[in-house]
Amino acid sequence: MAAARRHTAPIRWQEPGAFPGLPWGAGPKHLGHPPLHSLATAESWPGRGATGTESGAPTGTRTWCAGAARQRISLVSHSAGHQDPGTMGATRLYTLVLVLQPPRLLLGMKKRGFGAGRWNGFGGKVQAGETIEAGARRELQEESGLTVDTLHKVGHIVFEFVGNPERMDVHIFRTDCVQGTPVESDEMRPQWFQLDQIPFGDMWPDDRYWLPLLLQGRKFQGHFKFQGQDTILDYTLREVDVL
Ligand code: 6OG
Repeated sequence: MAAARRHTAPIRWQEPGAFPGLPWGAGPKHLGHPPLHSLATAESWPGRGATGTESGAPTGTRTWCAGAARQRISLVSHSAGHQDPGTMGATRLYTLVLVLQPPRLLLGMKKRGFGAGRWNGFGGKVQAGETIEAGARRELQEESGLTVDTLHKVGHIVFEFVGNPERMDVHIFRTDCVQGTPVESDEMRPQWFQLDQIPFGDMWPDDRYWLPLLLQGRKFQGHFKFQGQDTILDYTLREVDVL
């Protein structure tokens, strides 16, 4: 079990089970981690209440978008694409994309390399000459077979591993609107999970902290310091309005 020694509280705290309509309504005990927080206002993710639509294309690919999210697309701008990709000092840029179509979330079982054996979103290193957002689209396509129109930048977390001088600068995106059908790749085996059955026990330990924020439509910034790949020594996480 991960041990968190220090925590910069993300703002507001709430007792477990306060939001029965949300998938983690059972609270931290349900998730097996004491400091998991939920937020004090019961606003759900922005697509809440939207009517999902599915359309079949002649090729057999499918598009699913929440109606409200479609309207929102033109109002959202992204700032991620103007940073230098690649390494920045001892930091390397990564992407992570979560496909969220309430009441389900698409995760992939990492089959090899870093994080193998864990469920995660889709992502990887940003390549030279590529924007962060372009890297996110590419990795999603390579690892799941899905293409995406609009990505919402929702999180930025720096991961540090004791003994490794290179920190991982991970830019996290959410989308509800993808084209295609998830297919297994060499790296990932995609699977949909109901929001009340997210397999936190087989995911990176930090996911228990920030994924609930993403599911609620929140934006966040944080830093996690790991000892090995199972123990969180220290972390900060805060909600932000703009990334
Ligand atoms: P490749 O090595 O496959 O990129 N990643 C993390 N994701 C979560 N949820 N928690 C972490 O806690 C993570 N550290 C890295 C970033 C690695 C992929 O794994 C993500 C990339 O999407 C430590 O190219």
